[in-house]
Amino acid sequence: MNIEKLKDIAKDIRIDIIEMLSESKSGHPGGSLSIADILTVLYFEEMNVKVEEPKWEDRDRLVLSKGHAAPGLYAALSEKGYFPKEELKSLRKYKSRLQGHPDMNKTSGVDMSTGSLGQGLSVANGIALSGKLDKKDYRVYTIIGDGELQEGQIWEAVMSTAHYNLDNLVAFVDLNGLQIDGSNEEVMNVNPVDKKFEAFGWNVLVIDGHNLEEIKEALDKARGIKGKPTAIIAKTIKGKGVSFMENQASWHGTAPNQEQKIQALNELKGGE
Ligand SMILES: Cc1ncc(C[n+]2csc(CCOP(=O)(O)OP(=O)(O)O)c2C)c(N)n1
Ligand SMILES: [Mg+2]
Repeated sequence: MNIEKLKDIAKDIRIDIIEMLSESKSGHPGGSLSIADILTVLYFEEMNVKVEEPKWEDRDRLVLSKGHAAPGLYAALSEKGYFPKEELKSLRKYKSRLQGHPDMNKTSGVDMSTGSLGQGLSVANGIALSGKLDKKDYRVYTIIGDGELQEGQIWEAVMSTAHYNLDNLVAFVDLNGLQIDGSNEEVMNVNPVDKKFEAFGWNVLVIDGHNLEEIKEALDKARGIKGKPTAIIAKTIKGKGVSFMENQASWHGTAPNQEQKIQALNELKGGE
């Protein structure tokens, strides 16, 4: 798919995120917007999936470790065709399949239930290791938040991925510099993230997480690396695409009101 087409998809995902959150009146815009470009490349360029057979055994998998970015995932899945766009309006509503955090037993296309931070890489390791044992060619992707890196379990898992030579696994770190209530540096410094992954035996790539070509290239490079997992450290902007949300920790878990929704959509649709 050409880059212009991918850019349109990323824009649609961002628009859907804003519309969903203003409808639900709760949820996480900042961390959803920061991974819209990564999700776009994963679902529309990289991952080998079958929309008509969501549980296909040989599919590539995504474990959204930072499960609070569920609106981004739901927007990407509906754009891909797993369920109708209309359903996005049911985000966080009673009896909806689209709860605040992803549920693999309810929502078509969701490969792992997540939301409790720190666990996604461990699960992704398990899926990648069983792929190796079963001699399957599928690949496993995970997206981890930078604040999430403060969880101790992450580092046990980082050690395991390298120990088992899981070259069929790629971990994105969404390096947006912010967590729930401030900057990572203030709360608990996680830097230098690239050096830490390197020290644990990973192949490490540092990219601009909003540059679709760089995301694509990094994923291509990761495919060529044998014997080691790849970490793609994606430098991103929390709230990317909506000026008043960008780089503001206060937009971590706040939904836009009607007026803010209109302003956000105007900005996002500005390029049309
Ligand atoms: C175990 C656990 N503790 C706390 C939370 C509440 N929580 C949700 S998001 C978040 C901040 C995460 O920051 P980061 O990983 O940087 O996410 P992003 O910036 O991408 O939104 C916290 C503390 C949680 N979901 N799970
Ligand atoms: Mg963050």
